[in-house]
Amino acid sequence: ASNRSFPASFKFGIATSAHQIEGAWNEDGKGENIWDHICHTNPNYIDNRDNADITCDSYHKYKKDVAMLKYLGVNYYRFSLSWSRIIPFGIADSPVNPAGILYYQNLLQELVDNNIEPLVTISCFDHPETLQEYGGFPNPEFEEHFAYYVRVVFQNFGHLVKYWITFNEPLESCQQGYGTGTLAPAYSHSGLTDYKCAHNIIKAHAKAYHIYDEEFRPQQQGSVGIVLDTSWYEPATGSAADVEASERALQFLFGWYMHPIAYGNYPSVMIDRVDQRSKQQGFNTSRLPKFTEDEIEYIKGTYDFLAINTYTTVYAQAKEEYDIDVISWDSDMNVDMFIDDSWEETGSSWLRVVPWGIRKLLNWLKKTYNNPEIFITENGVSDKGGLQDDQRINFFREYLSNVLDAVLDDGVNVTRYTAWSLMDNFEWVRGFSEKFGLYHVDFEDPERSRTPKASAEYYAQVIATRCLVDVC
Ligand code: GCO
Repeated sequence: ASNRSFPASFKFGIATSAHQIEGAWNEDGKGENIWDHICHTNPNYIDNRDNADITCDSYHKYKKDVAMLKYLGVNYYRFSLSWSRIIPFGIADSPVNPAGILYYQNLLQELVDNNIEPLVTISCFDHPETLQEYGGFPNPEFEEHFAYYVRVVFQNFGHLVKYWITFNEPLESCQQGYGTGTLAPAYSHSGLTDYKCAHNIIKAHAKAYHIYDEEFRPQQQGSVGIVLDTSWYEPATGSAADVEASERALQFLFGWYMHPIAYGNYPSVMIDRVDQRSKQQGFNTSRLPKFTEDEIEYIKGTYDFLAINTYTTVYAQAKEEYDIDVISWDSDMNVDMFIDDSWEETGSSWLRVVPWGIRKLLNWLKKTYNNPEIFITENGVSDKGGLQDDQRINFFREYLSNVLDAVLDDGVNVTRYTAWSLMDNFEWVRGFSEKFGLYHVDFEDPERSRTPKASAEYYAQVIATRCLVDVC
Protein backbone atom coordinates (compact mmCIF):
# COMPACT_ATOMS: atom_id res chain seq x y z
CA ALA A 1 0.00 0.00 0.00
CA SER A 2 1.04 3.58 -0.62
CA ASN A 3 2.90 5.40 2.15
CA ARG A 4 1.79 8.80 0.93
CA SER A 5 -0.79 10.90 2.82
CA PHE A 6 -4.29 11.89 1.84
CA PRO A 7 -4.60 15.63 1.14
CA ALA A 8 -5.78 17.69 4.12
CA SER A 9 -9.05 18.54 2.34
CA PHE A 10 -9.96 14.87 1.70
CA LYS A 11 -12.88 13.71 3.89
CA PHE A 12 -13.57 10.28 5.36
CA GLY A 13 -17.01 9.01 6.28
CA ILE A 14 -19.04 5.88 6.89
CA ALA A 15 -22.52 4.82 5.78
CA THR A 16 -25.71 3.02 6.78
CA SER A 17 -29.29 3.08 5.49
CA ALA A 18 -32.57 3.44 7.37
CA HIS A 19 -34.21 0.12 6.66
CA GLN A 20 -31.00 -1.80 7.28
CA ILE A 21 -30.45 -0.41 10.81
CA GLU A 22 -33.47 1.37 12.33
CA GLY A 23 -35.96 -1.34 13.22
CA ALA A 24 -39.05 0.04 15.02
CA TRP A 25 -40.84 -0.92 11.85
CA ASN A 26 -44.31 0.08 13.05
CA GLU A 27 -43.57 2.37 15.98
CA ASP A 28 -44.70 5.94 16.54
CA GLY A 29 -46.73 6.10 13.36
CA LYS A 30 -44.26 4.69 10.86
CA GLY A 31 -45.99 3.23 7.79
CA GLU A 32 -45.18 -0.11 6.21
CA ASN A 33 -42.55 -0.01 3.48
CA ILE A 34 -41.96 -2.45 0.62
CA TRP A 35 -39.37 -4.43 2.62
CA ASP A 36 -41.58 -4.72 5.70
CA HIS A 37 -44.27 -5.94 3.36
CA ILE A 38 -42.27 -8.56 1.53
CA CYS A 39 -40.65 -9.89 4.73
CA HIS A 40 -44.03 -10.24 6.41
CA THR A 41 -45.97 -11.68 3.49
CA ASN A 42 -43.27 -13.83 1.90
CA PRO A 43 -40.73 -14.65 4.62
CA ASN A 44 -38.93 -17.26 2.52
CA TYR A 45 -37.86 -14.47 0.20
CA ILE A 46 -35.11 -13.67 2.76
CA ASP A 47 -32.30 -16.01 3.87
CA ASN A 48 -33.12 -17.63 7.23
CA ARG A 49 -36.49 -15.87 7.11
CA ASP A 50 -34.79 -12.84 8.64
CA ASN A 51 -36.57 -9.48 8.72
CA ALA A 52 -35.69 -5.92 9.73
CA ASP A 53 -38.41 -5.44 12.36
CA ILE A 54 -35.74 -4.67 14.96
CA THR A 55 -32.37 -5.12 13.22
CA CYS A 56 -29.79 -2.82 14.93
CA ASP A 57 -32.57 -0.88 16.69
CA SER A 58 -31.01 2.43 15.73
CA TYR A 59 -34.39 4.10 16.13
CA HIS A 60 -33.75 3.81 19.88
CA LYS A 61 -29.98 3.66 19.87
CA TYR A 62 -28.96 6.48 17.57
CA LYS A 63 -26.90 8.10 20.32
CA LYS A 64 -24.81 4.96 20.53
CA ASP A 65 -24.34 5.12 16.75
CA VAL A 66 -23.14 8.70 16.98
CA ALA A 67 -20.73 7.78 19.78
CA MET A 68 -19.28 5.10 17.47
CA LEU A 69 -18.90 7.65 14.68
CA LYS A 70 -17.15 9.95 17.10
CA TYR A 71 -14.79 7.18 18.14
CA LEU A 72 -13.91 6.47 14.50
CA GLY A 73 -13.28 10.18 13.97
CA VAL A 74 -15.20 10.35 10.69
CA ASN A 75 -15.76 13.75 9.13
CA TYR A 76 -19.28 12.83 8.05
CA TYR A 77 -22.01 10.21 8.35
CA ARG A 78 -24.00 9.02 5.36
CA PHE A 79 -27.42 7.71 6.43
CA SER A 80 -30.86 7.57 4.83
CA LEU A 81 -34.33 8.75 5.77
CA SER A 82 -37.17 6.27 5.99
CA TRP A 83 -39.85 7.65 3.68
CA SER A 84 -42.63 5.72 5.43
CA ARG A 85 -41.51 7.01 8.84
CA ILE A 86 -41.89 10.58 7.57
CA ILE A 87 -44.90 10.15 5.24
CA PRO A 88 -46.54 6.81 6.10
CA PHE A 89 -48.53 6.48 2.83
CA GLY A 90 -45.81 8.09 0.74
CA ILE A 91 -48.25 9.75 -1.64
CA ALA A 92 -48.59 13.43 -2.45
CA ASP A 93 -50.69 15.44 0.00
CA SER A 94 -50.96 12.61 2.53
CA PRO A 95 -50.20 13.23 6.25
CA VAL A 96 -46.74 13.84 7.63
CA ASN A 97 -45.78 11.91 10.79
CA PRO A 98 -44.46 14.33 13.45
CA ALA A 99 -42.63 11.56 15.36
CA GLY A 100 -40.69 10.70 12.21
CA ILE A 101 -39.65 14.32 11.73
CA LEU A 102 -38.59 14.51 15.37
CA TYR A 103 -36.48 11.36 15.14
CA TYR A 104 -34.37 12.71 12.29
CA GLN A 105 -34.14 16.16 13.85
CA ASN A 106 -32.77 14.53 16.99
CA LEU A 107 -30.29 12.43 15.02
CA LEU A 108 -29.15 15.45 13.02
CA GLN A 109 -28.78 17.55 16.16
CA GLU A 110 -26.72 14.81 17.80
CA LEU A 111 -24.43 14.76 14.76
CA VAL A 112 -24.08 18.53 14.69
CA ASP A 113 -23.32 18.57 18.44
CA ASN A 114 -20.55 16.07 17.80
CA ASN A 115 -19.18 17.95 14.86
CA ILE A 116 -20.02 15.20 12.35
CA GLU A 117 -21.39 16.42 9.04
CA PRO A 118 -24.54 14.65 7.77
CA LEU A 119 -24.69 13.37 4.17
CA VAL A 120 -28.33 12.44 3.78
CA THR A 121 -29.89 9.98 1.34
CA ILE A 122 -33.55 10.77 0.80
CA SER A 123 -34.63 7.44 -0.69
CA CYS A 124 -32.77 4.16 -0.22
CA PHE A 125 -34.71 1.09 -1.44
CA ASP A 126 -37.53 1.34 1.12
CA HIS A 127 -40.42 3.36 -0.29
CA PRO A 128 -43.83 3.08 1.38
CA GLU A 129 -46.02 0.10 0.57
CA THR A 130 -49.02 2.33 -0.19
CA LEU A 131 -46.98 4.21 -2.76
CA GLN A 132 -46.09 0.80 -4.20
CA GLU A 133 -49.80 -0.01 -4.44
CA TYR A 134 -50.06 3.18 -6.50
CA GLY A 135 -47.51 1.64 -8.84
CA GLY A 136 -44.19 2.64 -7.25
CA PHE A 137 -41.40 3.88 -9.49
CA PRO A 138 -42.96 2.80 -12.83
CA ASN A 139 -46.06 4.94 -12.16
CA PRO A 140 -45.91 8.08 -14.33
CA GLU A 141 -47.06 10.15 -11.34
CA PHE A 142 -44.14 8.96 -9.26
CA GLU A 143 -42.30 12.27 -9.56
CA GLU A 144 -45.24 14.13 -7.94
CA HIS A 145 -45.12 11.87 -4.90
CA PHE A 146 -41.37 12.27 -4.63
CA ALA A 147 -41.61 16.05 -5.03
CA TYR A 148 -44.04 16.19 -2.11
CA TYR A 149 -41.66 14.12 0.01
CA VAL A 150 -38.52 16.13 -0.80
CA ARG A 151 -40.24 19.42 0.02
CA VAL A 152 -41.15 18.04 3.45
CA VAL A 153 -37.56 16.87 3.88
CA PHE A 154 -35.88 20.13 2.79
CA GLN A 155 -38.32 22.18 4.90
CA ASN A 156 -37.77 20.20 8.08
CA PHE A 157 -34.11 19.23 7.89
CA GLY A 158 -32.52 21.62 5.41
CA HIS A 159 -31.16 23.96 8.07
CA LEU A 160 -28.98 21.10 9.38
CA VAL A 161 -27.91 19.43 6.11
CA LYS A 162 -25.52 20.64 3.42
CA TYR A 163 -25.23 17.47 1.30
CA TRP A 164 -28.24 15.68 -0.16
CA ILE A 165 -28.61 12.52 -2.18
CA THR A 166 -31.94 12.00 -3.89
CA PHE A 167 -31.81 8.25 -4.62
CA ASN A 168 -29.51 5.41 -3.71
CA GLU A 169 -28.49 2.96 -6.44
CA PRO A 170 -31.45 3.25 -8.82
CA LEU A 171 -29.73 0.62 -10.97
CA GLU A 172 -30.44 -1.94 -8.26
CA SER A 173 -33.93 -0.64 -7.45
CA CYS A 174 -34.92 -0.89 -11.10
CA GLN A 175 -32.88 -3.74 -12.47
CA GLN A 176 -33.37 -6.03 -9.46
CA GLY A 177 -36.62 -4.61 -8.01
CA TYR A 178 -38.45 -4.62 -11.36
CA GLY A 179 -36.18 -6.58 -13.72
CA THR A 180 -34.94 -9.74 -12.01
CA GLY A 181 -37.07 -9.70 -8.86
CA THR A 182 -34.11 -10.08 -6.49
CA LEU A 183 -34.98 -6.97 -4.45
CA ALA A 184 -38.37 -5.72 -3.26
CA PRO A 185 -40.93 -5.17 -4.73
CA ALA A 186 -39.75 -8.24 -6.67
CA TYR A 187 -41.26 -7.71 -10.09
CA SER A 188 -39.49 -9.36 -12.97
CA HIS A 189 -40.19 -7.87 -16.35
CA SER A 190 -36.72 -6.99 -17.43
CA GLY A 191 -36.46 -4.95 -20.60
CA LEU A 192 -39.79 -3.26 -19.78
CA THR A 193 -40.60 -2.15 -16.22
CA ASP A 194 -36.93 -1.68 -15.33
CA TYR A 195 -36.63 0.92 -18.13
CA LYS A 196 -39.82 2.62 -17.00
CA CYS A 197 -38.59 2.63 -13.39
CA ALA A 198 -35.29 4.24 -14.35
CA HIS A 199 -37.03 6.82 -16.54
CA ASN A 200 -39.26 8.00 -13.70
CA ILE A 201 -36.48 8.01 -11.13
CA ILE A 202 -34.32 10.17 -13.40
CA LYS A 203 -37.21 12.62 -13.87
CA ALA A 204 -38.00 12.63 -10.14
CA HIS A 205 -34.34 13.22 -9.33
CA ALA A 206 -34.19 16.19 -11.72
CA LYS A 207 -37.34 17.62 -10.23
CA ALA A 208 -35.96 17.32 -6.69
CA TYR A 209 -32.76 19.03 -7.86
CA HIS A 210 -34.73 21.95 -9.32
CA ILE A 211 -36.98 22.21 -6.25
CA TYR A 212 -33.89 22.52 -4.09
CA ASP A 213 -32.26 24.94 -6.48
CA GLU A 214 -35.22 27.27 -6.71
CA GLU A 215 -36.91 27.04 -3.32
CA PHE A 216 -34.23 26.06 -0.82
CA ARG A 217 -30.70 26.60 -2.07
CA PRO A 218 -30.82 30.40 -1.72
CA GLN A 219 -31.21 30.07 2.09
CA GLN A 220 -29.75 26.64 2.77
CA GLN A 221 -26.71 26.76 0.47
CA GLY A 222 -26.34 23.00 0.12
CA SER A 223 -25.50 20.56 -2.68
CA VAL A 224 -27.57 17.82 -4.31
CA GLY A 225 -26.59 14.64 -6.17
CA ILE A 226 -27.64 11.03 -6.77
CA VAL A 227 -25.75 7.89 -5.77
CA LEU A 228 -25.12 5.45 -8.62
CA ASP A 229 -23.47 2.07 -8.24
CA THR A 230 -21.15 0.34 -10.62
CA SER A 231 -18.41 -2.23 -10.75
CA TRP A 232 -15.43 -1.81 -13.03
CA TYR A 233 -15.93 -3.80 -16.27
CA GLU A 234 -12.48 -4.81 -17.42
CA PRO A 235 -12.17 -5.85 -21.09
CA ALA A 236 -11.62 -9.63 -21.13
CA THR A 237 -8.88 -9.23 -23.76
CA GLY A 238 -7.30 -6.31 -25.59
CA SER A 239 -9.38 -7.03 -28.71
CA ALA A 240 -11.41 -4.14 -30.12
CA ALA A 241 -14.61 -6.14 -29.61
CA ASP A 242 -13.93 -6.69 -25.90
CA VAL A 243 -12.89 -3.09 -25.33
CA GLU A 244 -16.17 -2.09 -26.92
CA ALA A 245 -18.07 -4.62 -24.77
CA SER A 246 -16.54 -3.09 -21.65
CA GLU A 247 -17.61 0.40 -22.71
CA ARG A 248 -21.09 -0.88 -23.60
CA ALA A 249 -21.42 -2.50 -20.16
CA LEU A 250 -20.42 0.76 -18.45
CA GLN A 251 -22.96 2.66 -20.53
CA PHE A 252 -25.80 0.20 -19.88
CA LEU A 253 -25.05 -0.06 -16.17
CA PHE A 254 -23.87 3.41 -15.26
CA GLY A 255 -24.49 5.67 -18.28
CA TRP A 256 -28.15 4.57 -18.19
CA TYR A 257 -28.50 7.04 -15.27
CA MET A 258 -25.45 9.27 -15.41
CA HIS A 259 -25.57 10.12 -19.10
CA PRO A 260 -29.01 11.78 -18.83
CA ILE A 261 -28.03 13.56 -15.63
CA ALA A 262 -24.77 14.83 -17.16
CA TYR A 263 -25.82 15.32 -20.79
CA GLY A 264 -29.64 15.17 -20.88
CA ASN A 265 -30.37 11.85 -22.59
CA TYR A 266 -29.57 8.12 -22.52
CA PRO A 267 -26.26 6.97 -24.01
CA SER A 268 -26.60 6.60 -27.78
CA VAL A 269 -25.50 2.96 -27.67
CA MET A 270 -28.52 2.25 -25.45
CA ILE A 271 -30.97 4.26 -27.52
CA ASP A 272 -29.82 2.58 -30.73
CA ARG A 273 -29.70 -0.98 -29.47
CA VAL A 274 -33.03 -0.93 -27.64
CA ASP A 275 -34.73 0.84 -30.59
CA GLN A 276 -33.49 -1.68 -33.04
CA ARG A 277 -34.26 -4.74 -30.96
CA SER A 278 -37.71 -3.45 -29.99
CA LYS A 279 -38.61 -3.01 -33.66
CA GLN A 280 -37.35 -6.48 -34.50
CA GLN A 281 -39.48 -7.81 -31.65
CA GLY A 282 -42.65 -6.24 -33.03
CA PHE A 283 -43.00 -3.24 -30.68
CA ASN A 284 -44.35 -0.07 -32.31
CA THR A 285 -41.95 2.10 -30.31
CA SER A 286 -38.77 1.50 -28.40
CA ARG A 287 -39.03 -0.27 -25.03
CA LEU A 288 -36.67 2.45 -23.78
CA PRO A 289 -38.91 5.44 -22.93
CA LYS A 290 -38.07 8.76 -24.60
CA PHE A 291 -37.37 12.10 -22.95
CA THR A 292 -38.94 15.13 -24.63
CA GLU A 293 -36.70 18.04 -25.67
CA ASP A 294 -37.91 19.99 -22.64
CA GLU A 295 -37.15 17.10 -20.32
CA ILE A 296 -33.65 16.78 -21.77
CA GLU A 297 -32.95 20.42 -20.95
CA TYR A 298 -34.48 20.03 -17.50
CA ILE A 299 -32.52 16.89 -16.56
CA LYS A 300 -29.15 17.95 -17.96
CA GLY A 301 -26.64 19.00 -15.31
CA THR A 302 -28.75 18.15 -12.25
CA TYR A 303 -25.82 17.18 -10.02
CA ASP A 304 -23.37 19.10 -7.86
CA PHE A 305 -21.06 16.09 -7.38
CA LEU A 306 -20.83 12.61 -8.86
CA ALA A 307 -21.40 9.94 -6.18
CA ILE A 308 -20.60 6.26 -6.63
CA ASN A 309 -20.96 3.06 -4.67
CA THR A 310 -18.42 0.55 -5.89
CA TYR A 311 -17.15 -2.77 -4.60
CA THR A 312 -15.69 -5.00 -7.25
CA THR A 313 -14.59 -5.77 -10.82
CA VAL A 314 -15.97 -8.07 -13.50
CA TYR A 315 -14.59 -9.04 -16.92
CA ALA A 316 -16.62 -7.95 -19.94
CA GLN A 317 -16.47 -9.87 -23.19
CA ALA A 318 -18.15 -9.50 -26.57
CA LYS A 319 -20.64 -12.24 -27.38
CA GLU A 320 -22.84 -13.50 -30.16
CA GLU A 321 -26.05 -11.49 -30.56
CA TYR A 322 -28.79 -12.70 -28.27
CA ASP A 323 -31.74 -14.52 -29.61
CA ILE A 324 -33.99 -11.71 -30.82
CA ASP A 325 -36.97 -13.21 -28.99
CA VAL A 326 -35.44 -12.51 -25.60
CA ILE A 327 -36.83 -9.32 -24.04
CA SER A 328 -34.50 -8.19 -21.28
CA TRP A 329 -32.19 -5.38 -20.34
CA ASP A 330 -29.38 -7.91 -20.22
CA SER A 331 -29.95 -9.08 -23.79
CA ASP A 332 -30.20 -5.45 -24.94
CA MET A 333 -26.75 -4.91 -23.41
CA ASN A 334 -25.38 -8.20 -24.76
CA VAL A 335 -22.11 -8.52 -22.84
CA ASP A 336 -20.70 -11.70 -21.32
CA MET A 337 -19.54 -11.13 -17.75
CA PHE A 338 -17.32 -13.35 -15.68
CA ILE A 339 -14.75 -13.20 -12.89
CA ASP A 340 -11.29 -14.59 -12.37
CA ASP A 341 -11.53 -17.50 -9.94
CA SER A 342 -8.20 -16.55 -8.42
CA TRP A 343 -9.59 -13.24 -7.13
CA GLU A 344 -10.01 -13.36 -3.36
CA GLU A 345 -13.47 -14.46 -2.22
CA THR A 346 -15.57 -12.64 0.40
CA GLY A 347 -18.84 -13.26 2.24
CA SER A 348 -20.85 -12.26 -0.87
CA SER A 349 -20.94 -14.28 -4.08
CA TRP A 350 -20.92 -11.11 -6.20
CA LEU A 351 -17.98 -9.48 -4.43
CA ARG A 352 -14.35 -10.39 -5.11
CA VAL A 353 -11.44 -8.32 -3.84
CA VAL A 354 -9.97 -6.49 -6.87
CA PRO A 355 -8.31 -3.29 -5.63
CA TRP A 356 -6.90 -2.14 -9.00
CA GLY A 357 -10.42 -1.96 -10.48
CA ILE A 358 -11.40 1.09 -8.46
CA ARG A 359 -8.53 3.13 -9.89
CA LYS A 360 -9.53 2.23 -13.45
CA LEU A 361 -13.14 3.08 -12.72
CA LEU A 362 -12.19 6.47 -11.28
CA ASN A 363 -10.15 7.26 -14.38
CA TRP A 364 -13.03 6.24 -16.63
CA LEU A 365 -15.39 8.56 -14.72
CA LYS A 366 -12.93 11.42 -14.99
CA LYS A 367 -12.66 10.97 -18.74
CA THR A 368 -16.33 10.27 -19.46
CA TYR A 369 -17.89 13.04 -17.35
CA ASN A 370 -15.32 15.78 -17.80
CA ASN A 371 -13.43 15.58 -14.53
CA PRO A 372 -16.25 15.99 -12.00
CA GLU A 373 -15.89 16.14 -8.23
CA ILE A 374 -16.36 12.52 -7.14
CA PHE A 375 -17.62 11.20 -3.81
CA ILE A 376 -17.14 7.50 -3.12
CA THR A 377 -20.32 6.97 -1.11
CA GLU A 378 -19.89 3.22 -0.43
CA ASN A 379 -17.00 0.79 -0.54
CA GLY A 380 -16.46 -2.19 1.71
CA VAL A 381 -16.45 -5.96 2.05
CA SER A 382 -18.53 -8.71 3.65
CA ASP A 383 -17.60 -11.72 5.70
CA LYS A 384 -19.49 -14.23 7.80
CA GLY A 385 -18.48 -12.68 11.14
CA GLY A 386 -15.65 -12.33 13.67
CA LEU A 387 -13.97 -9.43 15.44
CA GLN A 388 -10.48 -9.99 14.03
CA ASP A 389 -11.49 -9.04 10.48
CA ASP A 390 -8.10 -8.94 8.78
CA GLN A 391 -9.64 -9.35 5.35
CA ARG A 392 -11.59 -6.11 5.82
CA ILE A 393 -8.47 -4.24 6.98
CA ASN A 394 -6.60 -5.46 3.95
CA PHE A 395 -9.52 -4.54 1.69
CA PHE A 396 -9.63 -0.95 2.96
CA ARG A 397 -5.86 -0.58 2.83
CA GLU A 398 -5.58 -1.78 -0.77
CA TYR A 399 -8.68 -0.03 -2.15
CA LEU A 400 -7.76 3.23 -0.43
CA SER A 401 -4.24 2.91 -1.79
CA ASN A 402 -5.66 2.79 -5.31
CA VAL A 403 -7.93 5.75 -4.57
CA LEU A 404 -4.90 7.68 -3.36
CA ASP A 405 -2.95 6.84 -6.54
CA ALA A 406 -5.93 8.01 -8.61
CA VAL A 407 -5.97 11.30 -6.71
CA LEU A 408 -2.23 11.99 -6.54
CA ASP A 409 -0.99 10.45 -9.80
CA ASP A 410 -3.98 10.53 -12.16
CA GLY A 411 -5.52 13.82 -11.06
CA VAL A 412 -8.96 12.33 -10.40
CA ASN A 413 -10.94 14.77 -8.26
CA VAL A 414 -12.10 12.37 -5.52
CA THR A 415 -12.82 14.36 -2.37
CA ARG A 416 -14.63 11.85 -0.13
CA TYR A 417 -14.42 8.19 0.77
CA THR A 418 -17.24 6.43 2.61
CA ALA A 419 -16.83 2.99 4.14
CA TRP A 420 -19.77 0.60 4.06
CA SER A 421 -20.85 0.01 6.80
CA LEU A 422 -20.80 1.40 10.33
CA MET A 423 -22.14 -1.89 11.72
CA ASP A 424 -23.44 -5.30 10.69
CA ASN A 425 -27.01 -4.91 9.49
CA PHE A 426 -29.91 -6.26 7.42
CA GLU A 427 -28.35 -7.08 4.05
CA TRP A 428 -31.63 -7.22 2.05
CA VAL A 429 -32.40 -10.71 0.71
CA ARG A 430 -29.29 -12.03 2.46
CA GLY A 431 -30.72 -11.00 5.84
CA PHE A 432 -28.08 -11.03 8.58
CA SER A 433 -25.93 -13.71 6.95
CA GLU A 434 -23.52 -11.29 5.25
CA LYS A 435 -21.69 -8.85 7.52
CA PHE A 436 -20.28 -5.57 6.23
CA GLY A 437 -19.84 -3.76 9.56
CA LEU A 438 -16.79 -2.21 11.18
CA TYR A 439 -18.77 -2.78 14.35
CA HIS A 440 -20.19 -6.18 15.25
CA VAL A 441 -23.81 -6.18 16.41
CA ASP A 442 -25.11 -8.95 18.66
CA PHE A 443 -28.53 -9.67 17.17
CA GLU A 444 -29.29 -12.19 19.94
CA ASP A 445 -28.90 -9.52 22.59
CA PRO A 446 -32.06 -7.43 23.24
CA GLU A 447 -29.73 -4.44 23.70
CA ARG A 448 -28.21 -5.06 20.27
CA SER A 449 -24.78 -4.39 21.76
CA ARG A 450 -22.15 -3.10 19.35
CA THR A 451 -18.45 -4.03 19.51
CA PRO A 452 -15.66 -2.54 17.38
CA LYS A 453 -13.89 -5.00 15.10
CA ALA A 454 -10.18 -4.75 14.31
CA SER A 455 -11.14 -2.86 11.13
CA ALA A 456 -12.74 -0.10 13.24
CA GLU A 457 -9.39 0.48 14.94
CA TYR A 458 -7.68 0.48 11.56
CA TYR A 459 -10.11 2.94 9.98
CA ALA A 460 -9.86 5.26 13.00
CA GLN A 461 -6.09 5.23 12.61
CA VAL A 462 -6.27 5.97 8.88
CA ILE A 463 -8.55 8.93 9.55
CA ALA A 464 -6.37 10.26 12.37
CA THR A 465 -3.10 9.94 10.44
CA ARG A 466 -4.44 10.29 6.84
CA CYS A 467 -2.05 7.43 6.15
CA LEU A 468 -2.61 3.75 5.23
CA VAL A 469 0.52 2.20 6.70
CA ASP A 470 2.37 2.66 9.98
CA VAL A 471 4.24 5.78 8.94
CA CYS A 472 3.78 8.17 6.05
C1 GCO B 1 -26.96 0.40 -0.74
C2 GCO B 1 -26.22 -0.88 -0.72
C3 GCO B 1 -26.18 -1.40 0.65
C4 GCO B 1 -25.64 -2.79 0.69
C5 GCO B 1 -24.20 -2.83 0.28
C6 GCO B 1 -23.60 -4.19 0.33
O1 GCO B 1 -27.81 0.47 -1.54
O2 GCO B 1 -26.71 1.32 0.05
O3 GCO B 1 -26.87 -1.80 -1.53
O4 GCO B 1 -27.48 -1.37 1.12
O5 GCO B 1 -25.74 -3.24 2.00
O6 GCO B 1 -24.09 -2.37 -1.03
O7 GCO B 1 -24.28 -5.04 -0.54
